[in-house]
Amino acid sequence: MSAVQVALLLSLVSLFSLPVNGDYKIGVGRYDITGPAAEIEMMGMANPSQIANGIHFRQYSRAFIVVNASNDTNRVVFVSIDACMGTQIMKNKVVEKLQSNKTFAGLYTDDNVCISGTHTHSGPAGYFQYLLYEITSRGFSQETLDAIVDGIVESIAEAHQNIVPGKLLYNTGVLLNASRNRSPTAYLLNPEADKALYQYDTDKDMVVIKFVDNNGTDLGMINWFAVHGTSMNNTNTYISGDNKGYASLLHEKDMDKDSLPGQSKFIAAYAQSNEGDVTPNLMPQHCPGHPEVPCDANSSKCLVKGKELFCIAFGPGVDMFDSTRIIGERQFDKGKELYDAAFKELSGPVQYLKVNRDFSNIELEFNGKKVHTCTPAMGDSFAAGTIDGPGAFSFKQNDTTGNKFWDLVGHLLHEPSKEEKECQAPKPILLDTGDINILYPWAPRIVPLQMFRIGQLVISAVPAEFTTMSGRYLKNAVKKIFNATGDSDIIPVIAGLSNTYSDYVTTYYEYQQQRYEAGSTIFGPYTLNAYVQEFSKLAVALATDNATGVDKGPPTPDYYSKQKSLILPVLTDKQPKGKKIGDVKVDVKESYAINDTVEVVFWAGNPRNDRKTNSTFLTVEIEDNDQWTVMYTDASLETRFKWEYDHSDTLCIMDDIFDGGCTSHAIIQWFIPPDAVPGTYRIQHFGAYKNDGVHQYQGASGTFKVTKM
Ligand SMILES: *[C@@H]1O[C@H](CO)[C@@H](O)[C@H](O)[C@H]1NC(C)=O
Ligand SMILES: *[C@@H]1O[C@H](CO)[C@@H](O)[C@H](O)[C@H]1NC(C)=O
Ligand SMILES: *[C@@H]1O[C@H](CO)[C@@H](O)[C@H](O)[C@H]1NC(C)=O
Ligand SMILES: *[C@@H]1O[C@H](CO)[C@@H](O)[C@H](O)[C@H]1NC(C)=O
Ligand SMILES: *[C@@H]1O[C@H](CO)[C@@H](O)[C@H](O)[C@H]1NC(C)=O
Ligand SMILES: *[C@@H]1O[C@H](CO)[C@@H](O)[C@H](O)[C@H]1NC(C)=O
Ligand SMILES: *[C@@H]1O[C@H](CO)[C@@H](O)[C@H](O)[C@H]1NC(C)=O
Ligand SMILES: *[C@@H]1O[C@H](CO)[C@@H](O)[C@H](O)[C@H]1NC(C)=O
Ligand SMILES: *[C@@H]1O[C@H](CO)[C@@H](O)[C@H](O)[C@H]1NC(C)=O
Ligand SMILES: *[C@@H]1O[C@H](CO)[C@@H](O)[C@H](O)[C@H]1NC(C)=O
Ligand SMILES: *[C@@H]1O[C@H](CO)[C@@H](O)[C@H](O)[C@H]1NC(C)=O
Ligand SMILES: CC(=O)N[C@H]1CO[C@H](CO)[C@@H](O)[C@@H]1O
Repeated sequence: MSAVQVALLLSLVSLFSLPVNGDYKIGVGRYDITGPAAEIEMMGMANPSQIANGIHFRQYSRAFIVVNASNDTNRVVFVSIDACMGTQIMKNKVVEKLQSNKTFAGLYTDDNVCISGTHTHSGPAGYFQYLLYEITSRGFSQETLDAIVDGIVESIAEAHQNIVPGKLLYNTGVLLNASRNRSPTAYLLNPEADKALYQYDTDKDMVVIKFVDNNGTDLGMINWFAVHGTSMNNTNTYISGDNKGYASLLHEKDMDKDSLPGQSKFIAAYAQSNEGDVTPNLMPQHCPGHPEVPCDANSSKCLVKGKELFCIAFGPGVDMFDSTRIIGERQFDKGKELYDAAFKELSGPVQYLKVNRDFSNIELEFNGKKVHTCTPAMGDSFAAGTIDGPGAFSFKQNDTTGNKFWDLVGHLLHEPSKEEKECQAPKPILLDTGDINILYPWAPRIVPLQMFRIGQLVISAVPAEFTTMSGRYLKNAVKKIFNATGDSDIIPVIAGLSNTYSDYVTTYYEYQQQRYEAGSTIFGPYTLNAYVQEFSKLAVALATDNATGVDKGPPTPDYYSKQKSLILPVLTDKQPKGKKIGDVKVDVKESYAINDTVEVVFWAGNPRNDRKTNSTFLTVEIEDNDQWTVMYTDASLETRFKWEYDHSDTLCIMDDIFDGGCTSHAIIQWFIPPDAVPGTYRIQHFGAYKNDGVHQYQGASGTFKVTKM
């Protein structure tokens, strides 16, 4: 062979030894994480009277695995869950379960699994290890944690089983009419030069990653867009994925037209980003009951007959269900447009790095001064809530002076030291959460920082709610670091509410006004600067592919064994007189038309007896030649499931003591959509009741006709 032939042969060999199928293997999975649909408070609004009693649609965990095609142990897992946030206790339990299963043989660890919450405020609470986040839900809820942890693990297991060689395509765009800043006066305090770089006071950018296998089959999508999951307000008691959960179900149905919700092959996550100061309630704030009275922009309060009221915002729909639909549809429409047009391919390394940091004392330099972060504390404006979910009493946003009476009450739990007050200034300290240790810690001090890189995509997984400008500062810092090593085309993404929850992060400038987000920035005025400093170390390590110099930080805290709960077990479910549980209490009518609402009421058992995971409390079925086909379930956007006792709670407890339990009923509604097939239908109800053990039951409505008109 001549030298030329040898060279040719060698180059051919090297051509074929390249990973011809591209850089990655990919897998997607989804599983039901719907928590107890009764008697547990909702997480997010801190409203103790907002107690789950039904299902608008189910909550899911959506998992995405990316594997280096030429190194099987080099992989990352991004999980987006329809829950208010990812938490430390969840992450610990998920990793424990993955590690103890031989199927995964140590592939999934604390370092390469990220759990990010979509921030729906309509899911059952209690999945925390820090007490402040459990106060309004009567403590820890094992039922909620189990539902979420088991579902996340199952979604990762499914993604793992589905791994195939594939491609990742990306696209970005802007969505203008699905979000609005809810603390614009704070945003305005940012430096002019920084604001001048942006047209809007919230991030309108949407980033889409499209998963396709090498045969061109669409597998799934991750979509990041910053907007709160508060289209459903603090009066809602139906479990719901809110606007992002809605968008996910729309996209999945669109890609798999005949599938029931939660069963499509295609999996679409509408994940959360830097939504700290971003509301989906697009109408301007107004004075409740007095629309003519103006709202003060700085404090979000209005004055009616000498009394200060909390201003609130809603819209764009006629009610919260309608607003959820509209904000969900707008994200889906843009998400689909970007997905369909995605053609640029991700290529390059799969990398990850995760560290812990004690954020109660990070030292840094700010404007040439040596400064540090503080032990966690909540300011008075935290108790004022927001225009998405107002607080109570005389609290107001934009409060730098504090409230003598309430601060006194708060300080009974722990009196903040002089140093601490100075550290947190101008925040007046209401609750010195970092130093309250009644039962177990009330707030985290040690938080996880995690970064993933998949080719050009760099995900900063933050354990908090970053405001718009905070997210921009962090993204810019990351981009600059990669750019300096020659990667000029990095797409930086903030994955919000990931891995643990430590409230909000505002910029130093926004902090000065002390609106709600600043009052909830627990580590003080330099919190963001500390995040930028520490995430920069992760970015340098990934950009230079050298993590040797990065301190992994203190061990991950685990307070699982200390958790306390005041949540009572399910009472006995009593049989109604002369009836069985599962019998119809109020039946359907004989016939309905498009746009009508069908309603049927069944005698029922407590939904906590069986969460019907990966199943349903209801089916809407159509008949064809004596065969019944399921058209809708409780995960469908067109149905609602509601459960309640026949008496008030107190009467029920009396009943339970004296009369062996309490009767309850389930109200099932179907909103007949314009595309419903005319025909003969029935509705079935499935459940379990508790009486000497837990027993399954089911019942069916009478049949009814649906006509076009
Ligand atoms: C494969 O990836 C793992 C995890 O990233 C890494 O530890 C290992 O060194 C890699 N193997 C090779 C041969 O590079
Ligand atoms: C391990 O995971 C596999 C795949 O999801 C599952 O089938 C199996 O039951 C799990 N084993 C244990 C012990 O949980
Ligand atoms: C929302 O904005 C998108 C473009 O971002 C546009 O296509 C759509 O028509 C707008 N919808 C409304 C109701 O304004
Ligand atoms: C891709 O197509 C090949 C050949 O038709 C088939 O063997 C393989 O199973 C397909 N892979 C996937 C992931 O569908
Ligand atoms: C907010 O308060 C500042 C300082 O008191 C004032 O200058 C500003 O006009 C106020 N903003 C609005 C919109 O009322
Ligand atoms: C919540 O939304 C409902 C409409 O769905 C409305 O009647 C109610 O006033 C709203 N409450 C708050 C506090 O926004
Ligand atoms: C995959 O891993 C191999 C070996 O560790 C490494 O050389 C290569 O750059 C990696 N490729 C990607 C896409 O991560
Ligand atoms: C990226 O780096 C180049 C030089 O390598 C520099 O000219 C450019 O300004 C940098 N861009 C950013 C956004 O840092
Ligand atoms: C990696 O970083 C460490 C510490 O920062 C340094 O000592 C070492 O030389 C670096 N390794 C390479 C290959 O650059
Ligand atoms: C059903 O409602 C939709 C939306 O309000 C409307 O556009 C449609 O005309 C209605 N259809 C019928 C048959 O009433
Ligand atoms: C979930 O339900 C689907 C559809 O009924 C079924 O195919 C699947 O096996 C179920 N998954 C588990 C883990 O039970
Ligand atoms: C009561 C109070 O803290 N008011 C503050 C509201 O915010 C502005 C800045 O926008 C401050 O100047 C006020 O002192």
